[in-house]
Amino acid sequence: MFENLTDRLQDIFGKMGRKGKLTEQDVDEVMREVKLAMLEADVNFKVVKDFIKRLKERAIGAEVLQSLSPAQQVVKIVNEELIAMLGEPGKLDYGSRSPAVLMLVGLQGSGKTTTAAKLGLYLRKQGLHPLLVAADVYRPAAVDQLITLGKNLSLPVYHEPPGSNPVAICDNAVRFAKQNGHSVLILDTAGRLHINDEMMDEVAAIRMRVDPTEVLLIADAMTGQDAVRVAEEFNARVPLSGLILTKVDGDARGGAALSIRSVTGIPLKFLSVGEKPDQLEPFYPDRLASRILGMGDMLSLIERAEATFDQKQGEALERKLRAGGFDLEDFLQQLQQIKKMGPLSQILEMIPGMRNLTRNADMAQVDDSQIKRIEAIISSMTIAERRNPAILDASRRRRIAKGSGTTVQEINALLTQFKQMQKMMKQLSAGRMPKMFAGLGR
Ligand SMILES: Nc1nc2c(ncn2[C@@H]2O[C@H](COP(=O)(O)OP(=O)(O)OP(=O)(O)O)[C@@H](O)[C@H]2O)c(=O)[nH]1
Ligand SMILES: [Mg+2]
Repeated sequence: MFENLTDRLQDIFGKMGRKGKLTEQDVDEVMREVKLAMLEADVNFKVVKDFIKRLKERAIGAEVLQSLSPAQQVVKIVNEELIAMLGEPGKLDYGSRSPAVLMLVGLQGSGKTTTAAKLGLYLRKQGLHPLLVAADVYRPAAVDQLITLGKNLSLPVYHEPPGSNPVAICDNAVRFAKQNGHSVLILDTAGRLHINDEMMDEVAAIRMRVDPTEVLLIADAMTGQDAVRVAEEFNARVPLSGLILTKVDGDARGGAALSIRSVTGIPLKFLSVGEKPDQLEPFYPDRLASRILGMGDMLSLIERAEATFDQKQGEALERKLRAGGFDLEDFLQQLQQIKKMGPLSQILEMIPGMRNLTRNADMAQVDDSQIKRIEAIISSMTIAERRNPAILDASRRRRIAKGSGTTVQEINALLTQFKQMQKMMKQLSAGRMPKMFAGLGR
């Protein structure tokens, strides 16, 4: 859903990153492009306006422009403001009463019934004993749908014969839950095509009777800004405690997900990202923000790299890379720095696109024990050999294998990898080398 926006933002930030120092005009230009990208992603225009205003205030500060890595600072600010815009992490309120009652409301087809089942599964994994309640009595198929979902997931479903009154069903379900040790109820209510008095009256009546701890609007993200409008209208008539956005896996532009919290003030609690029962994710603004910015855990990686790497050493390396003079000696130094950052697999995971790069460079299997072996190999070389691997003939390779407790094959493999790496780095350093990549010494 956020792919287009992510691509756009990555383009914008990529361009900015290649500039090095930024002027106020540069930042202005970047903000203009971010604004367009957000609008194109269908984010509410007022939300975009406020967002850009806050970004500008922060990004044009001297602190950013004069910092060593202004582009990264700008990305960091965008990330922080995006998180602020998305609101707080979604937490369910179970209240102090048992059973807690979660009431799901929403328009027809928004995903209430499937979400009820997903939520039941989620809550059971949290160690709770949920009871699903079939309060949509208008279509017999609606009750059957919930029963079937419940059966498949071994979740108990409370239901009554066709024609029962939904308010009474919910009331009876609470009593049933108390008697049977269910700690939480999930009410699947009936949807309507449009918001109308009939639906609102029913929702209000159930709410009055069972006093739910949460009234959650299930909103279809595929409907774009309509979802935002529906949330506003619902909330005006029955106060909502939270939102669950469904069909976030669809190809809508994502603007609803981004603006709904800012426009309505109602917190997002879960995102439903598919039809399968386990495709319900608690809402974490920081995770969504970094997904949108397409940076994996880029920021924490930048922080870690900054904490570990010696700035001067990094700059010296960058110069070397650009001059094409990166040798095995530098490689060894970089490996030692990388080791300080933590397990290699973890570091690679955090770099978006890194897995592809490493695959291309045939180093997918580099793990920590291999780092140790590579270290041993390079340590067994003379300085001259490290500076100029071309002089490593067969007899030198045999000597090094013996010295490092490895094999000639391993040394051959390392040298091949190193050559590929050099080639890759030349390509990378043709553009401006981001500082952190210089530090990583790929
Ligand atoms: N791709 C995708 N499909 C979903 C998601 N959530 C629900 N659906 C599908 O949307 C359709 C409607 O879901 P329901 O749960 O029946 O919706 P409802 O709100 O209960 O509908 P009514 O009871 O008719 O008001 C079903 O085909 C679901 O499988 C989701 O997150 N992703
Ligand atoms: Mg339903």
